[in-house]
Amino acid sequence: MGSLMFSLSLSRLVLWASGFILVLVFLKLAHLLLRRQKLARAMDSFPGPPTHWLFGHALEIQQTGSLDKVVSWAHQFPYAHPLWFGQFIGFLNIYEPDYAKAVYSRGDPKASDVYDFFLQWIGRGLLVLEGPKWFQHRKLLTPGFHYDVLKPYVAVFAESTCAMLDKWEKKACEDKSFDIFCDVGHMALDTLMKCTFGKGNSGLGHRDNTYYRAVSDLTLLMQQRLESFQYHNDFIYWLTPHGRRFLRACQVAHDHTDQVIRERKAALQNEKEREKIQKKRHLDFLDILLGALDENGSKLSDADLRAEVDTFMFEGHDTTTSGISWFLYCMALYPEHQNRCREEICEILGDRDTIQWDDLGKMTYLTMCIKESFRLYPPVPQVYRQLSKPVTFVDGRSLPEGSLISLHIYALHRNGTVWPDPEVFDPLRFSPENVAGRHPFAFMPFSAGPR
Ligand code: HEM
Ligand SMILES: *[C@@H]1O[C@H](CO)[C@@H](O)[C@H](O)[C@H]1NC(C)=O
Ligand SMILES: CC(=O)N[C@H]1CO[C@H](CO)[C@@H](O)[C@@H]1O
Repeated sequence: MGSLMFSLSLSRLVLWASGFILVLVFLKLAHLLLRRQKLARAMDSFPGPPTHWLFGHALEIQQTGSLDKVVSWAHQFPYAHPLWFGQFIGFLNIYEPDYAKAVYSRGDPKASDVYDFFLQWIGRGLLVLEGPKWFQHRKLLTPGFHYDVLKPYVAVFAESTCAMLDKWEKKACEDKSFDIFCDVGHMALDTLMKCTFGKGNSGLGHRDNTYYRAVSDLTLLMQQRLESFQYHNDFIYWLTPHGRRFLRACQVAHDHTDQVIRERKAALQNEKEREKIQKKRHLDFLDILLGALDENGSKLSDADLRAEVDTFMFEGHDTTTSGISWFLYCMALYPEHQNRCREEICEILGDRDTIQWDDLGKMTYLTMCIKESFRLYPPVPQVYRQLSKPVTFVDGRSLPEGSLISLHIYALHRNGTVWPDPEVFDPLRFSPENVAGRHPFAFMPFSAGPR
């Protein structure tokens, strides 16, 4: 009798629980459908490529060459078109200077639908933060990038670069082609560790290499997640093999960050090291973070501190690695420009064999080549915002508050009206005369506005 009662109440419990879950699922679905309708209706006046009933444009975007796919869409749909990652996240994808200006000159917040995917990894650092807290951190960290802090970095860059070139000289003897991306990545991480994170002269250790591999993994997984709507929900994603791999790689990255922070804190315990820092006129990034400025109660919490270190560790080497790799690719493709750069540098150096801060400003042709390579291969090809108030574009079409915007920097940089023969590598596009006549939002490899 007793066990019958028990099983009755148990089955009733199961019934209630299933009912409850069903209602939750239903509410979530209704919420998503409403949101979808709102986003879609807002973009009514923007025609775009056909959408798959389930995947939206995700299938096209997942394929290699998807950046060029968007360029071909841009030809078909001038200024802007809707872009759907699955059914519930729909952006207005823009790639025209006046459209870019309308949004990026006013400082709308980041689109959390995209940037929240970063949270597990880099937390709420400068890249993801909003509002007063963003402003506070930004103000706090700006002096860490004062010219006087940056100047001595040039010697570090030169040293790490020489180490990379030595490696390549050996590899070149084998007379086989090899992938440079990974070596450039190690060089970039090595300079970052030494400059921004005050690491000694030891070069990359085992832990740094593990970190480097974890970040390669994380960037790929992030991209894949964004494009796969079934992965958008945190709870579901963490249960999948990809999600678990993401969490494991996050753990590796966080261990690395904690180690960097621990080592610097330990160094600060040392009396001599503290004196050295107090004597410095300009503090570096990590000095500032670790509370050199904390007397006014603006000390960062541990979570904030880790988020900033993780953010800079990622942003500081991933972008530069891809920027430098693509630049070298361009130089390899166009030996005539490579030779002009070499001549320019040889002339500046004279009989010296290493570069100094003052030399950089004299490298005008090299700078134009770097900009042209940023135009063709922007290290950050797409950035996202959510409108905090309505916007009306130059052609009279408008979007309401809450709409999602994707600025496609890659397609913007290939607009044939602004950049005649856009696929041609021509550094003279960045001569002072040519720059003077150009729309200020036509070239934005570093995004624009307050962010
Ligand atoms: C070629 C090199 C680089 C490129 C092309 C680049 C590009 C960008 C872009 C496009 C954004 C805006 C992102 C958005 O709007 O969502 C950004 C933000 C940011 N970048 Fe870079 N970046 C580069 C190098 C670096 C380096 C070396 C560091 C650090 C040492 C860094 C740290 C940051 C930070 C902290 C932010 C967020 C700023 C804020 O919102 O206040 N970046 N970067
Ligand atoms: C390129 O920019 C010009 C001038 O801003 C604009 O008229 C044109 O529609 C743009 N092309 C595309 C493909 O967006
Ligand atoms: C709240 C607080 O501690 N404010 C101090 C900030 O620092 C200045 C001097 O740098 C002090 O005068 C303030 O009292």
